[in-house]
Amino acid sequence: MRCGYVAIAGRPNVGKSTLLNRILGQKLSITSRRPQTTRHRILGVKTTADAQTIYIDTPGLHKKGGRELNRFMNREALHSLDEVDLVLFVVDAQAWRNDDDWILEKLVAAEVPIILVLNKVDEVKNKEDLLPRLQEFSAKHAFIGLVPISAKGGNGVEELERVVAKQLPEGELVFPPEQLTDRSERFLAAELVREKAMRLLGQEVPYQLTVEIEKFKEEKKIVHIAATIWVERDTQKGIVIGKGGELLKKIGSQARVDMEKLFGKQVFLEMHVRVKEGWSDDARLLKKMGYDEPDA
Ligand SMILES: Nc1nc2c(ncn2[C@@H]2O[C@H](COP(=O)(O)OP(=O)(O)OP(=O)(O)O)[C@@H](O)[C@H]2O)c(=O)[nH]1
Ligand SMILES: [Mg+2]
Repeated sequence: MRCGYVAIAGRPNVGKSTLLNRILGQKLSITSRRPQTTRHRILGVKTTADAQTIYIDTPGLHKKGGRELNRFMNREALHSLDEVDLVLFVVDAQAWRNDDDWILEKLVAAEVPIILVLNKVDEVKNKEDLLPRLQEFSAKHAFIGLVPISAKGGNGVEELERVVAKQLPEGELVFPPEQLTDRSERFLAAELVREKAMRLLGQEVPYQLTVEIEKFKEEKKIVHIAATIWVERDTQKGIVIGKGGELLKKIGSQARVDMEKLFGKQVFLEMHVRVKEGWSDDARLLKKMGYDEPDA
């Protein structure tokens, strides 16, 4: 038996969470076309007949953004490197950016073997561009592997899993084979509400909201959930609610559909919007709202 921890790291928006979901064959980590969607590290466990791979999806590493929330996200991502056997460094196949150099430095400093994953190859228009790009990227570091993929379409992902499996140390299972994650249903419910809010809201509002689950009451056939979307300002509250409550209703109904799929039960979802000024730049408030570091 082989068993090991594998971090998925890289810039925001390169497709890390999409990749995790693709590997698991199930939606676990939330995704959106906006950068900085993932805020916490999220474990996704894949168990096969001869191996257990414990993937850790991480927030996109980013230099800019001076709020405490941004610092928390970067710490979450960097802490994940301390405990893994391998890192999947995900980059956008279309171009290597300055921030990729900065991230690579951090990964090298963590002294973990790195597999370079070139994602979104489906977006590379001229296929003959791919080979020179592979060469250019591979010159950046002595990566132990280099795999072009499309996390969205699935191309190359099985090959990537084979490359990963070869690197796992021998060992017994850490999690029972049927376990998918270490995160609670409460946490996953909050994330699904946040995903819909991020997808349906424009501009800066998605970055100034967080979701708290006030109630999670499970009965035989139905789960009663009450979620609060916290925003920074009164004007944002109006935006989240929308004209005649339309937007909040949409966020709620889309989140409920995903929750029912994930929990395999009917969900009754109650939604509220409240204001807590300055929550995203206040270490104490962040902690209260679930942004705490287990091993910090
Ligand atoms: N065309 C294409 N789009 C992709 C692919 N993989 C991911 N995407 C899209 O890229 C966007 C970002 O995907 P995420 O998985 O949320 O990216 P992430 O790296 O987890 O982003 P953060 O959590 O913000 O760090 C989404 O709109 C995805 O649908 C791919 O292989 N091809
Ligand atoms: Mg993500």
